[in-house]
Amino acid sequence: MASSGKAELQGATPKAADILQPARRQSDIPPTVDKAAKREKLSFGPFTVPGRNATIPDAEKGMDHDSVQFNNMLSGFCDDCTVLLGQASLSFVNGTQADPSRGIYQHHIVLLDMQKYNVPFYICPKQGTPLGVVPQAGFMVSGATAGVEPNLFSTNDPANPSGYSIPKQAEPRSYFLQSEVVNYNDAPQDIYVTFEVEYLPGAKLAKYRDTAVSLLSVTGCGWPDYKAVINETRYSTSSPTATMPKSGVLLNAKGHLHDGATHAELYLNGISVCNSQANYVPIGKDAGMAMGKFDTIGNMTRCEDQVRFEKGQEVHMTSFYDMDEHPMRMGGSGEPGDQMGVYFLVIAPDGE
Ligand SMILES: [Cu+2]
Repeated sequence: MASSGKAELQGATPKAADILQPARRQSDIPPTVDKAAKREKLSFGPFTVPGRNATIPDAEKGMDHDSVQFNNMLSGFCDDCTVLLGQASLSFVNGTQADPSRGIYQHHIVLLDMQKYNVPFYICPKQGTPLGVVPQAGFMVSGATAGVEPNLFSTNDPANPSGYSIPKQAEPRSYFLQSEVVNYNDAPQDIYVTFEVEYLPGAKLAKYRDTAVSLLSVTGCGWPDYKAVINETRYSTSSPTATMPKSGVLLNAKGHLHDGATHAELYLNGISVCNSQANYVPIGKDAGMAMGKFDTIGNMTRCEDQVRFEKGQEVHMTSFYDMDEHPMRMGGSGEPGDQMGVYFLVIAPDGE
């Protein structure tokens, strides 16, 4: 990612004047987690993604050399509420999902909450970077998949409920968006970054465990993208061991890998607690894309067995790549794309 986005992710204060409100709000969506919940879809933008041959200024480029990134503060989400499910995605202005079959590759959408720090966004050993140290929690996080992949904050257990709590406050909370998008179409495309949110009224902290998304990466406290080693077709990478900063419950876990990967394994005190598999789908058939048809990761399996952990216990992860089985994703100009080995962890820490 470009340095400007990195600096902001690491805690620089964005300007209040830049706060975007949703351009569209669809409020009549049936809930899927809890019948009593409200569900709405907020669309921000539209943002213009340049055509594939356009020259993208360095300041707007992401880590993926064909991508453009959008960094904005967003507001307009529910206030005094408990979010049960959040789903970040992309759409064209006509409402159609913007996905790889139509030439749009969503590298990632990360929505960070700088006012929540129940668990850090980065869980990593201290390695001299600000990651994992500055107050940030992951609200909605999505990446590198053709399908949609909701962040589930609910335990689905009425006796032991949980959710992403947003307390009532004088100023509606705003969130930092960092999104990176690749357009394989010749023509520029106008897209919305969309967030579908299912929530209950009230920040139900008395009964509900508060949750957020954390990230564990094979790069530890380093930036999670890294460049593929082209002459190595099968390899695995393990993260440094990180210490859980609090006790609590891991509600669910899902790997995030790039094309070429097969699966990611998550370990608590050396014992495997999740094996998240990459499922591939063919793409490109609907877009007449210049780079032709290829397979990409359509989704990653999510582990939903809840795992109890204690403060001080150690977590680490290993990602597995096999480029004989699945070719790495290439950029439109023929260079290899970047790779990642990450887990998105939905964590509900114990109360104080
Ligand atoms: Cu990624």
